Amino acid sequence: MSGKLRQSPSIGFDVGPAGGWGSAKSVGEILLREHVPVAGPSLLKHQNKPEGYMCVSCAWAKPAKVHPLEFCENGAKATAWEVTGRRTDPGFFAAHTLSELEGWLDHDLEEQGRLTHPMRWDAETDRYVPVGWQTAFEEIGRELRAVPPEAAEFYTSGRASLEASYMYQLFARIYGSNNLPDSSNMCHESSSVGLPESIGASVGTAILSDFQNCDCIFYIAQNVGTSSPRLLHDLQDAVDRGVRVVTFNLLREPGLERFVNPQAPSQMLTGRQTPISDKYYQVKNGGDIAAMFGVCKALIEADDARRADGATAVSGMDARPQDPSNAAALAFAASVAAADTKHVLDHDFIEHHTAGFETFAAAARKYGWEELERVSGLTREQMTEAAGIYAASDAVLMVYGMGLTQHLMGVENVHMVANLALLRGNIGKPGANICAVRGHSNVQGQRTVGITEKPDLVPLDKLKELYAFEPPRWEGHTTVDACKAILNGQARAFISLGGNFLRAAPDTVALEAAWRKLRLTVQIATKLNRSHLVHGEIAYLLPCLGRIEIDEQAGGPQAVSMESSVAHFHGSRGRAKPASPELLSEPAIIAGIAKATLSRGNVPWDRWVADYSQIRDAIERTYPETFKDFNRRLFQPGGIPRPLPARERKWVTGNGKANFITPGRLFPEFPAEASAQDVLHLATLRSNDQFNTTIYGYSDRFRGVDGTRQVIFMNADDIIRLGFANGDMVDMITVLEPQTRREVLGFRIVAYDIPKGCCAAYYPETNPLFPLDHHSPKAKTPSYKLLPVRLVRSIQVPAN
Ligand SMILES: Nc1nc2c(c(=O)[nH]1)N[C@H]1C(S)=C(S)[C@@H](COP(=O)(O)OP(=O)(O)OC[C@H]3O[C@@H](n4cnc5c(=O)[nH]c(N)nc54)[C@H](O)[C@@H]3O)O[C@H]1N2
Ligand SMILES: Nc1nc2c(c(=O)[nH]1)N[C@H]1C(S)=C(S)[C@@H](COP(=O)(O)OP(=O)(O)OC[C@H]3O[C@@H](n4cnc5c(=O)[nH]c(N)nc54)[C@H](O)[C@@H]3O)O[C@H]1N2
Ligand SMILES: [Mo]
Repeated sequence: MSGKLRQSPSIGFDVGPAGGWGSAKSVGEILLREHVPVAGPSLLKHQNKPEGYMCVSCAWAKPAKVHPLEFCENGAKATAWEVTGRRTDPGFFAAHTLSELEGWLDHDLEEQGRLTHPMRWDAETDRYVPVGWQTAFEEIGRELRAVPPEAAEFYTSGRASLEASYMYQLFARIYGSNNLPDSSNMCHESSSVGLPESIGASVGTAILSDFQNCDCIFYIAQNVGTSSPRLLHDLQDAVDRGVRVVTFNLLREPGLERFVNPQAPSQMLTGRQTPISDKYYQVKNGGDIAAMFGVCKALIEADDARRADGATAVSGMDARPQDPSNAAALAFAASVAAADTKHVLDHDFIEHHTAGFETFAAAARKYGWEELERVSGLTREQMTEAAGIYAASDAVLMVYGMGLTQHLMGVENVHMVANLALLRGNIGKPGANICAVRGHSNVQGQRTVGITEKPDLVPLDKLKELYAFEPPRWEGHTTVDACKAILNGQARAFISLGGNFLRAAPDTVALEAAWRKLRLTVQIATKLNRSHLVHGEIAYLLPCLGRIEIDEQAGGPQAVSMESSVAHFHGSRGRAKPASPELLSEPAIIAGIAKATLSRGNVPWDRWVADYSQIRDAIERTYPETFKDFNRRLFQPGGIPRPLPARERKWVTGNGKANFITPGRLFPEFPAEASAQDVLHLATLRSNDQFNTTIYGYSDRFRGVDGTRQVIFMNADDIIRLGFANGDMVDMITVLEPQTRREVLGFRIVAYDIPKGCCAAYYPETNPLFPLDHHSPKAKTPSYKLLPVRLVRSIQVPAN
């Protein structure tokens, strides 16, 4: 440990609203703690503004009409964390061996501050020692040339710019590899697989104005107050207009309940709180397919009943209700009629735009309410009530996050969101679209410029023509595949453009052991993390500029670009003085390694590094429609909209239709041992004081937890039923694959508002519990939101 003693934890205190004074206080504290230079606070004025820099935290939309301060608590924290006055310099590395640092906590490692010099691991002293950039590039190039391209992995975390990402994938492909696993594989890959099948778009179709044009929002499995607080402004404005927000979430999240805008002085002074969710339905984790089936069933059966009544006879469609005497269905139909809704379902849309409706409707009719209630954790009344609100709305926006995608049935979850939208034509019209809230600030954009393991998604022939090389056509590795290749010894080299792979991926213990057998590990990073300490035979730690810093190249100061959650591209110009004169930009590091590695291709690496507008021209040449006039429009207020045919109701699917896709089941099939009485279903979450594996601190003020992260949130009845008491210490053990013991030790029980049978704890402390094969079969997204675990009393002192 780094030897810092913290005060004893405080748990269960009263939580304030999202935003408000708590948020302002939290920003002030971190600016102070991080020794942010005086320019820090004025720097924030440029955050998310045209000609300013784009926030390094989440990917939420950047509006054309900006507020004076266009940032949130967590965006300000992310900025402070990057422009910190603290440094992890050669002196620090001289003082600590890597074996010693391996005992440190994630927070304590990153807290040391920004990396300042390129470093190489020295086997003799077990320390990182300074190395020249050119020497580093040459050895990395030599090592890469010595391994077959299939044995090298090129990981990206979703922060790198479009320019750096484009160069990185091009380098990997000219080298001969499609092994481009990225953080997106662990994140929204279920969307990238599910949405194209349903609506022919690989990303959400919503844009910012949809929040102004909708009259209802279904808000599913996303924690807005922590993960994308700027979105709260759009929700608040919508609620002020009378929009009804219907929330489906495992936990009661304060950010989804009430909000005080910390940037509106009147609200801060009066403490005016906007209630966000009109209805809050607490589903069990993994219960969303059943919940959405319940809503769809209520709609479909009400429609059946109305048409059986002759109210809206539509030719050619089956009008027989499954259960015409069903009182609830009829009462619901009456409420819909009272709401003066023309149709319960949009038959015109279904007929002209979709396929698969009958199969889907038959499945919805067939599921019994009892089963839907048991699996979802909601009552029939709740699902019917949600259906009533849905049917009474003209334009419904579907917003969702990780609580849907990180599941064994993540792709099916995404299909169900689309199915529900299609029932009433809630897609491709103002206010009605699907909004997949993305995580990292450019994770969506990276895929747009070719960071993907799937060769079919990249214009390989175009790359061949532009750069005179033969691109590899084989399917590359996702994150899970990369882990497998590391475990079975097939992978020899791992290059990481940002991120903290070892902490973010599943099966930590096995992966760490295998990771040490890699021949080469290269980490391009801003701050020290665990993936830099556990390392290969030859290991480099290469420090780079952050996005907030001035990026001076031969052609002058450079701008970069990224894509937001609502598919708009934005330019970003760094404003802060670099943390160290030794830092290189990500494009410069990629070019340095590429030049030292490749003997083919005709990429003008040096010219690109001198002037990033030339990289943007190359991106435009590769994707002419998506990036039309890219350089000219780079700082266009509100960003450059990316063309999305589904927004215009053009369905780029196999059959040219939007597809109802019927999930084969409601819930994943687990082996018998997972249904024992003492098994709970674990979901792993973020606290309000972290960005992924970056732990800013130990305060999750929205959930009333301060001073520790070693907690497990449980239903009060479960605590008693399992023979524990609130505050007891437990270990968690994975129930699946019992032949391998996967456990984490020393977690404090916190009684919480969570459905029975479910529990929640923070990531990444819980990642050792996840078996590598526990993922969506199609998307390979790890099932981080659903894992059967067992608890035993602990004798362990908590690690943090
Ligand atoms: N401050 C901050 N901002 C971030 C990040 C961060 O770590 N910190 N991370 C960034 C990244 S990479 C991402 S991907 C996003 C993540 O942002 P989110 O999508 O909000 O992800 P999580 O924090 O994992 O929380 C998921 C939410 O889903 C709920 N949930 C869990 N399981 C289920 C379920 O089965 N069904 C339903 N209906 N709900 C469920 C949880 O209660 C929680 O509210 O945020 C991005 N922004
Ligand atoms: N159990 C569980 N596991 C999860 C999740 C979960 O919900 N539960 N969520 C998953 C999700 S959604 C995601 S996106 C992944 C995140 O996985 P990653 O993206 O791999 O992890 P991060 O924690 O975002 O990476 C943090 C590191 O990035 C580096 N960094 C920061 N800024 C920069 C920069 O500008 N350039 C470079 N080169 N490096 C930089 C710093 O060194 C920092 O230590 O984790 C996944 N893992
Ligand atoms: Mo993510």
